[in-house]
Amino acid sequence: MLDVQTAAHPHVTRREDYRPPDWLVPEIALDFDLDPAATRVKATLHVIRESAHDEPIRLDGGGQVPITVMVDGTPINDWRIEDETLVIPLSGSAHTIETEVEVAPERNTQLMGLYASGGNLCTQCEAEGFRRITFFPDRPDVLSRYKVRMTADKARFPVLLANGDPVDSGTLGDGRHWAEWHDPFPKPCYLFAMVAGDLVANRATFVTGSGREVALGIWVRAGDLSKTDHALEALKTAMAWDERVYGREYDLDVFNIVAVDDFNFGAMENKGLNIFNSRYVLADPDTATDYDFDAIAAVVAHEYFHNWSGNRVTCRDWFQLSLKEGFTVFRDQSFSADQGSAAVKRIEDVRGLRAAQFPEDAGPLAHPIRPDAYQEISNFYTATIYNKGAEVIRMMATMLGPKRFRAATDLYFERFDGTAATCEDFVACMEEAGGIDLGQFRLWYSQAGTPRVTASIEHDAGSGRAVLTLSQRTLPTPGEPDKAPMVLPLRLKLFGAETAKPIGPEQLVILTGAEERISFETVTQRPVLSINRGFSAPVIVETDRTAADLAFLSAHDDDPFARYEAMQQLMLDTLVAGANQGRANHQAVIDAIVNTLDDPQLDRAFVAEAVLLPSESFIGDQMPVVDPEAIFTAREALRRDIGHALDARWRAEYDAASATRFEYSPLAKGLRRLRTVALGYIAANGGDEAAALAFAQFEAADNMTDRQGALTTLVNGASDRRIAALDIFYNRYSDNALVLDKWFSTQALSPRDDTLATVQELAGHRDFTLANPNRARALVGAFSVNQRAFHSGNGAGYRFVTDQLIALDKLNPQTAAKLIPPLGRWRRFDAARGDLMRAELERIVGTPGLSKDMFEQASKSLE
Ligand code: 0A1
Ligand code: ZN
Repeated sequence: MLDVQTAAHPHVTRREDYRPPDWLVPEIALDFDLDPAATRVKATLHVIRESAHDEPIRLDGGGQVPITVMVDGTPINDWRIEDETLVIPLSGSAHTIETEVEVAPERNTQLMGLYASGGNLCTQCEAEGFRRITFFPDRPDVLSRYKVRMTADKARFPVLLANGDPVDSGTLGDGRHWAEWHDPFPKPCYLFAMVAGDLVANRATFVTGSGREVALGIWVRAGDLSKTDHALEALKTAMAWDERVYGREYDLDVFNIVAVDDFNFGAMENKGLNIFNSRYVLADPDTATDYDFDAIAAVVAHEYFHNWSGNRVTCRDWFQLSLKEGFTVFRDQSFSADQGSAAVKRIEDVRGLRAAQFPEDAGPLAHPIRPDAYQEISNFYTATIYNKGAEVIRMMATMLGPKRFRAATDLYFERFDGTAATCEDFVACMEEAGGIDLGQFRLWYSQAGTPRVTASIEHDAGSGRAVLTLSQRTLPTPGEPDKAPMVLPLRLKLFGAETAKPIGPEQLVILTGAEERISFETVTQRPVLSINRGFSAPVIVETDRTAADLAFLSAHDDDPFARYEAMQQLMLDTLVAGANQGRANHQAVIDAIVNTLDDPQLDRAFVAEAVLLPSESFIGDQMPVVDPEAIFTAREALRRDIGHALDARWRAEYDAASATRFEYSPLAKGLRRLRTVALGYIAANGGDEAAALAFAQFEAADNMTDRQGALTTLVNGASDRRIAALDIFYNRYSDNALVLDKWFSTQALSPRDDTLATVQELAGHRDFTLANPNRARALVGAFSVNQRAFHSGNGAGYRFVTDQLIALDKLNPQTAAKLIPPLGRWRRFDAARGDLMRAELERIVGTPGLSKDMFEQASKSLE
């Protein structure tokens, strides 16, 4: 039967339906005759029947029609196409299948499969892009050895790269040339890659622990070569780190990274040939912020680490995506923590989790880290799979301790090397080498939602006994009305309210029941509870701690994360009170900030994080009904008071941080961060004179961190100097796409009253295009997370974003669908806003020709 997929009857893939493949493809040879308008792809597949069955072989396609199909060297006619799948009846147990197709990379706006970017040709195959290049069983449990031959015009495409090692190349008479690459490691087709382009490389050699030389290359346009040193250094550092920390060595003679400007995600871990969004490669102090530098190192490390956690051991099916992604994010987070301040890194990661994953887990698109069903797999590259997945690995690492965790990962890599594994395989290794029972812990893989932990402590001064009561509950999520108690590893410690010293050592309490009590003896003074230290479990903690307790912890806790957390909680309580009641007492927050600024033990990067107010959307997450205007007003009032009360302090911090010349070091980064935070507070309180200070910083800056920090301060403020600054910035960087993205996003994120009008105008700017995902995200994506502007009362913000997404869907469904979630939060807002948001989601669902990517996201958001 023809499996017709329509929006009303979406095809759903279910985890429980997994069956091993009927046919395997141990070998494949690909021959590309490259041309942007018409590329010919010949594929030769050696296929073998996997077991006793009569099934034909089914090769996934992406809408192409085969020009020829041959079996064992003979053209055949009894093939058929069923819903884009090429079905070929086969009689024996082993055959050779040859197909030829033609594809048009320059017309590929989805950026999946083989496409053109900036005049070069490149590929993106994860999750299901390979089928758009050639007919193949496009599933991660079919592993093949690849031989790739590419032929192309030599002047236009002088560089030809593919996975594995280069084996041969040559020139043809007609101005064309060819190259052949072989990859000795069997891999699933989602890891296939090739690049043809006019590129130059920043090269280096890395010698592995066992003495093998690896040729490294970062490939970019000639003009970008000077911006590749940082990525190359990060790569070498990551290679050494993975040997030291996980005992994992690189396995090929070549490791290449190619930067492309048009890319749907951050980067891709193709075997030996990573392809990167250029924003995660290119950096120099003049064009990239400290944040960009850090993100580049993290993404380079992430993709490199995938060589083991993803490539050598891959996923059996896409429901296991978190097996490679959660683990690899955990690995890249640990790597970054080792490069600078681990505390600041943890704060940043938790902030990211709370900004993206907690709302996802509380909304209509909530899913467990190992989902049960999907319509479009691209929609499951989510903060839940990646970031909550990393937290789940982290909890196991915490419970096992470093030694046993390493033994468990060694076991996992050894046992499953060269195979396509499952999340269950990973957990079983943790259990076996860790010597613990993870039976109940497995719920983290199957149950969605963020657990809420309530903690309260009762103290009897007479007997010296303190009893801590912990309870947990998880709210229902779509399709999961009843939740079971989870395993929650909570690092906790008590502090004496009088001595400000710890009462006993830190404990790792593993909460498994709905409610548990823990007793502490000989507690002679009132204890203050420090809980979920280091954010040991990805939960929401509710305590009855007073503002005084939080202020106390923000000054005395010896776990930097807990200290930050106490400060954040104090700020949140104050801001929620302000939003609810129209005013709040700001003094406790101001005092806590002074204490933090005064503490000589704290590094400046930590101080900058600690004194920063929670985002508007995180404040909204604490309220039963989000009131964007009230939140904005309360936050501005607190910002102004902090600026006013501590004006002299901020100026002193600002001046103290100003003396340094640019250097990319943890110390210098911390000073720059605090300087911009201080500038923000000075501006919150000041008028024209503060704007002049920001403008002076903008003009004098010798690096993008200071320049963009000043620009943001101006663009968020009332002074007309912002217009001059925006013009200068634009003219200076008009030929640099990545910096222009900042120019767009800085304006889209402004809390000013006129942001919607600005953004509407920018959508018509000559440099705006939906065809480039970075640019689309810089304007539309940034605007839709600007809580105040996006939710401005009359719904014009929703309409603008919806218009853009409908237009974008026609070009690039994956990137469009990723921008749906802000509209899907309609239940969190008042009825008037909720109705307006729902109406836009309905408009999306009703759009003729809508992609299944968008249909899944929008229709689920309406449920
Ligand atoms: N595996 C990559 C993420 C990625 C997924 C899909 C893509 O297709 C457009 C691209 C990249 C990673 O985790 O980095
Ligand atoms: Zn990844």
